[in-house]
Amino acid sequence: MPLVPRSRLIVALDLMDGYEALSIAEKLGGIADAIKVNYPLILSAGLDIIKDLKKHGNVVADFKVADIPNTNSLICAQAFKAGADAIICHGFAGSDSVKACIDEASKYGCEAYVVTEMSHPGAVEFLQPHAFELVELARRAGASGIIAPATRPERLADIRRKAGKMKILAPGVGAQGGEARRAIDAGADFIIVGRGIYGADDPYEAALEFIEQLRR
Ligand code: FNU
Repeated sequence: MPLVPRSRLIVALDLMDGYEALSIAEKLGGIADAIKVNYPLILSAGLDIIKDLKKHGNVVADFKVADIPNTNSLICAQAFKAGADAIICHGFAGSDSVKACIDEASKYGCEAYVVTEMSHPGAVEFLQPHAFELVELARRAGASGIIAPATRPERLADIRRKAGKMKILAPGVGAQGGEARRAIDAGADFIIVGRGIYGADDPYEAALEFIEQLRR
């Protein structure tokens, strides 16, 4: 199912224990718009965890796919067959590689999101100088959306202006220093929070607190 902004929160479950991930997803009880899975969880719990997580809502497969088009199609097919609703791919591999992800996503009625500027400090070295080009590449290829940094709201706002109707998912809120409200005000449609929720004593309360901040 396509991502629809309701709570505007996507929870990243970067845990190394499938049971813990499922228990948190269950506690969240669908208050987030999606659960995001990444390599730490998939490599430790296996791809089948996606099917179990799906019982609690949409699942975004953050595999940052960045290979030749044929390999990208094969990777995306695995993620969508496992039940993922959306895939995250890199843009720097080029428009043909991105298109392969988008084409595979549309076969399954799913979505592809393209990384533009990442949220960590090292993103200023190579990605930031090309971020606007990556936004344009994603737009032309027909991506559902892009990833842009909650850690740099001013950059997020610039990226928003170039993104047209594409949805923006903004990671970096909480542990990386980004603020939920500022990211939404800068133009993000969703914030992505990992450690700030799964690392909290009460992940449900922490998630509610982020959602409250977005409503204010
Ligand atoms: P937390 N993530 C990110 N920055 O943090 N996919 C990006 O630019 C990006 C991402 C992911 O820091 C990261 O891999 F493109 O604990 C992790 O899964 O809140 C999550 O977003 C952030 O986790």
